[in-house]
Amino acid sequence: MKRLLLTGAAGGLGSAMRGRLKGLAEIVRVSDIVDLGPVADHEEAVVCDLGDHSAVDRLVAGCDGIIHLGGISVEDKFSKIMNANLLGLYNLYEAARANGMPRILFASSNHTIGFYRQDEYLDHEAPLRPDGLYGVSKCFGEALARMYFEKFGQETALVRIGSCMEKPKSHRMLSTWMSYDDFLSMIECVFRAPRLGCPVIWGCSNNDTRWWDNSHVSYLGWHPRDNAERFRGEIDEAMPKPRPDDPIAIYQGGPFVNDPIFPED
Ligand code: NAI
Ligand code: 15L
Repeated sequence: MKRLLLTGAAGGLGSAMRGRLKGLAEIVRVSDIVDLGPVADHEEAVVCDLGDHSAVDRLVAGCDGIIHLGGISVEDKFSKIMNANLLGLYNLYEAARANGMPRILFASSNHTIGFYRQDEYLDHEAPLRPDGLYGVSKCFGEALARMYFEKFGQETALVRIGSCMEKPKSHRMLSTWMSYDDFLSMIECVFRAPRLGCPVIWGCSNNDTRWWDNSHVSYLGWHPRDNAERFRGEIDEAMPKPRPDDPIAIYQGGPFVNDPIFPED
């Protein structure tokens, strides 16, 4: 690729992945609503609110691929979710349609299905069961992407990320964790595949206790190599195991199932 766009580049995952994308494109256009810090030689930085239609159009122009991490990433007031995750998604897809339909990797979330139980093993056809307004916004994003694929042929990887961070932080994350290395190898597969389509991809490493089946995307050749199991001892030492009747231990969405609907001011 000549130019790859990374939204949400100032966030937790964006900051971790930013430097690792160097080999994927000549230029990585990093964007966020907040300051992007020091800009490397292979980068160009654009501060942009995803809710601003014409700014997003300018942001996408000239890009051959998009990794869309930007947005509200936890439960929040609906007005905040609406701007970044609903209007922002619409703006991004309209900009892509107007600018040659670059392939998109959309950071969806396990919170689209958070109300499944942890003893259930899901494939990509499991009906959505979001665990909050944040999860609902990711369901919207997946549906929007699907519509742009059916109507216009816009390709998107709908990556239902589990917990992508340096290492798992709870017993639940021994199932949901995805390492940065595995995310990077997924990104490479998504952008190198001759044909992508619009598949759901479960974003977790090769964890012994994972809950999700990715066999429908074997054509992408993604083989996650890490396994959260090596952190089990560390987690057992750091915290007590949640009680089996605690919703955190029952539902795949973990603590998100307990979040309230946050009131507007
Ligand atoms: P984060 O909250 O650290 O980063 C999100 C970034 O989006 C922030 O830098 C924020 O400033 C930016 N942003 C928010 N509103 C914006 C707006 N209106 N316009 C432009 N930028 C805006 O979240 P994190 O952990 O880095 O996650 C990245 C993406 O991956 C999010 O979309 C999140 O929903 C998704 N995800 C992450 C998971 C994880 O384990 N890190 C798990 C599942 C999904
Ligand atoms: C998410 O969707 C969140 O963005 C992230 O902060 C994590 O909490 C993750 O899910 C998770 O479920 O662990």
